[in-house]
Amino acid sequence: MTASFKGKVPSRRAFLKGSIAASGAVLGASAARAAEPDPLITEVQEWASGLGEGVDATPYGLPIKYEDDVIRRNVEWLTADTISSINFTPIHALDGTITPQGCAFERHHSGAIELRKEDYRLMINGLVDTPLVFTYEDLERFPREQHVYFCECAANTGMEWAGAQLNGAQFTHGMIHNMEYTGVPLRTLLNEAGVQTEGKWIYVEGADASSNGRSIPLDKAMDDVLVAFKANGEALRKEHGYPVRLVVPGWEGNMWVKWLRRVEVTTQAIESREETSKYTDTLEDGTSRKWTWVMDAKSVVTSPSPQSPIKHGHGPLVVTGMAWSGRGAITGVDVSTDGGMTWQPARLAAPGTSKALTRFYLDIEWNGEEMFLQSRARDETGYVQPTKSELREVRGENSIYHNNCIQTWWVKANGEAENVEVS
Ligand SMILES: Nc1nc2c(c(=O)[nH]1)N[C@H]1C(S)=C(S)[C@@H](COP(=O)(O)O)O[C@H]1N2
Ligand SMILES: [Mo]
Repeated sequence: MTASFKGKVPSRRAFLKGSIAASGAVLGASAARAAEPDPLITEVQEWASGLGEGVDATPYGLPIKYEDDVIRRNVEWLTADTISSINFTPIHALDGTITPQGCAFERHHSGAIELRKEDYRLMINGLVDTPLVFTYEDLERFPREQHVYFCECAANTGMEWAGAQLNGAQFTHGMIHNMEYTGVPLRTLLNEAGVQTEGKWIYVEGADASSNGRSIPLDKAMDDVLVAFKANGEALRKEHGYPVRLVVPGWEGNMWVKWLRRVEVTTQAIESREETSKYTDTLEDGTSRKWTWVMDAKSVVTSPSPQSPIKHGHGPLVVTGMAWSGRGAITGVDVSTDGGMTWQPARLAAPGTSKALTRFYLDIEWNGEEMFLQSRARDETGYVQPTKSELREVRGENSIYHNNCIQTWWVKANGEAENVEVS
């Protein structure tokens, strides 16, 4: 594409016309290169001089080696070790909305355990008519549902409260993944056990040493919570809770208990470590907010961004990113190239669906001018993603969790981008 624009930069309209008459545009490009014979076209290449690999060379396929930098990464100084730690999804290099399990962020409190299906047990006890224990096979016999949902750690973007800190969308916004889950509604299992009228909460815990116990109001448990055993069509990976995890749509990742082993029906919240000393937000006035389960609407431009600089010349530029809301569907995303002074509506790749990622694009003409790129999401409740200063007015700077502010990338004339703060 770059070469065809050499010398003469076509207008956006000319480019679009060109791509509608697709073959014409392609011929035009090769004509521009024709002065120098291109050995990639004129010479027989190595890959055409022999045979490729047979089927079964890789019984379970991996990404091609040329994409081996599209991986989860951690930030070493964030945690003391990798056992109680977190890594980040390479969102700067992905497109679409589904996160492959192999590069979806991991958050463990006591490491990722290996639990065989045969050894799996799920107990429902507490305020129920009949305490029950399910095996994996038992779960497979209940009617299943399938939904796409995002899972975002409440600490996502948490390092950015005081100012721009981490240089890359992977690190500022990569504690998120979005998968298609198959599972049984928790409601079905609770109804099987028979919740007693005093039962108002559930307490859920995992089989790992940390147990990661969390309380969830019964209303939510009976609404859209899933006991999931497949993600993106295949078994959950070990690191995402194999063989069974809880999916708590729209609510903070910490509640999505992995290696789910027990659901206790209780009269009130247990107030466990994970919901008191952790996952609580200190406010501007020094008090703390209790129960901040829902992940508010948020978005980020994934490219261009610090790890995904503009490498092509001037002319057409695809700006893309993702948006999500724990309160429902994304209804619109605006993009600014001037740090929030003016906004243009982005194009949603598909209409937003509830509590799932939405991909957006803005196709612009870029002629080397500096940009302060921002995106701003809106959800079906009418809520609009706030600026950092709007958020700080209420929340101060002592928070870690629930930072859903507008992100800014400073894109320079050479196409490189940097995390900066425009609040
Ligand atoms: N049993 C158990 N469940 C857990 C955790 C854990 O350490 N143990 N971590 C929680 C946290 S804090 C998050 S953000 C999500 C992360 O899910 P993932 O590792 O699949 O990305 O799992 C949650 N569920
Ligand atoms: Mo988390």
